[in-house]
Amino acid sequence: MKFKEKVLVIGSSGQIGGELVEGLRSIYGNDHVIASDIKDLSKDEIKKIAPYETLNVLNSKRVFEIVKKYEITQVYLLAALLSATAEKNPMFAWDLNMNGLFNILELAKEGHIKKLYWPSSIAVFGPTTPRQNTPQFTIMEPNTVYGISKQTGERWCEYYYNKYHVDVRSLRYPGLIGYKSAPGGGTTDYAVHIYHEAIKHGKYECFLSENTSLPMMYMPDAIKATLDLMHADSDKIKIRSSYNLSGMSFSPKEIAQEITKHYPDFKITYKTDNRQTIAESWPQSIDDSVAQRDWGWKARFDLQKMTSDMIKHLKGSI
Ligand code: AKB
Repeated sequence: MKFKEKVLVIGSSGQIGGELVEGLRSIYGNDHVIASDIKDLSKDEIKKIAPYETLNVLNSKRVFEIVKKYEITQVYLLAALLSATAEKNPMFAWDLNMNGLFNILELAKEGHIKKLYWPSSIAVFGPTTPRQNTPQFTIMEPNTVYGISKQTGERWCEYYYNKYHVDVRSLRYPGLIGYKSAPGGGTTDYAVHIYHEAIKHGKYECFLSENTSLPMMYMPDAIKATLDLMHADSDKIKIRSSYNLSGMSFSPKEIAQEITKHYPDFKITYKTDNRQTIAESWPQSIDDSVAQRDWGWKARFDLQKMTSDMIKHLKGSI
């Protein structure tokens, strides 16, 4: 049954995209998972990731052509501008994050695809949200462009499910940390850069202050959560806006202390910028008991386990 599926990943060159394509191909087979991104890749790069299509999600005609060409049944829509980049270009962020989603929701509504995954984020919460153990249902007054677009997107996903029975599923990702690809334009990016800098230079200047605690997740957990959610029986998915998802929470000081266990001479310094304000508007920890109850979610990595694994993989390669 699963092998009849044809999957399109839009935004495959991003932080999650590459790993998700890998995970999906191990389930459905290489030729059943089409990678796509706005990036024009070189011939060699395409060879490595083929089948690959250059695709701008805002070009609805081309999206439709690709869906028909490969007889796509499921779309994972990852193309978006993240929190820090979105603040620099609010109108484009709104256009990409909203109209990209509408293009795929409409395809699903018209019956051209059967299922859609669209990531939301902890950015849907804002300064008036309870910051500790933030519940699934709570005050949501995001004050970043990215957060506003994600919260609006959640409302539209739920609307398309209720009104048109579109099988759309979503997770509110915390900051994601992985060794295979670089993050791009987020507030939580420091938690990836810090490992690279610790290994290369033994020091790191952090753009968040030392006690700024944020929800985070190791990439293998994020990929597993995404695939588990998409493979759960439809009647188990009670939330069609987006599920809270929790891995771990830590501050720059705490991750630095963990790195020091591997590199005793590692030094962290702090020079905050506008990303500090964004971080202060977000929760510090997330209650994901609804995801646990509905489709059996449980994270496997904590800060200690993630740090050992990150360093093990990065050590030889940078
Ligand atoms: C960001 O920092 O913008 C993202 C996110 C939490 O959604 N990593």
